Amino acid sequence: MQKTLILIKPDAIQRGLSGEILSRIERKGLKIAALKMIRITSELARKHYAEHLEKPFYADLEQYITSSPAIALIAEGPDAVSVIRQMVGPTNGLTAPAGTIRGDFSTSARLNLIHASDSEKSAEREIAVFFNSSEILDYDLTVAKWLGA
Ligand code: 3AN
Repeated sequence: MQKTLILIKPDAIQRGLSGEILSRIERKGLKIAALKMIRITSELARKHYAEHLEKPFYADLEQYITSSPAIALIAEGPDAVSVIRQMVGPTNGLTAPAGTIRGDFSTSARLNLIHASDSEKSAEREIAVFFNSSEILDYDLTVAKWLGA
């Protein structure tokens, strides 16, 4: 089982898409191991997007991600990192394939609704940025036997 860090970003909440996104994650059969609504601070944004600090788009990215509340969650399941990345789609919503979250609901490279960790290593780092261990719940999904995991 893998855990991955997901952010439902401010544009998704403002556009009323957080339920749709959460629903897709649940319907896929992944388990929600942690979830909270937060206002991402500049400090948190800089930690989370450490690899993008020097990029030309960082200032706009920080402004966007801190501009309104977001939802941070951890999804857990077999190959959760790559499964969620496939459901999210490529960065630019304009070219993301239909059927992906970005392909279905975004027309932007910046306002692209959702973040999902891109590797197990990133997932581990990003989970620690947003959650402490007492916020991550260990429980069994009673439908697990019907998910074929
Ligand atoms: P992804 O979320 O697809 O892994 P990253 O990690 O390359 O994309 O970029 C992080 C975030 O930075 C994106 N989700 C998006 O909001 C923003 N971003 C990335 N590339 C651009 C760009 N060329 N112009 C504007 N914003 C961008």
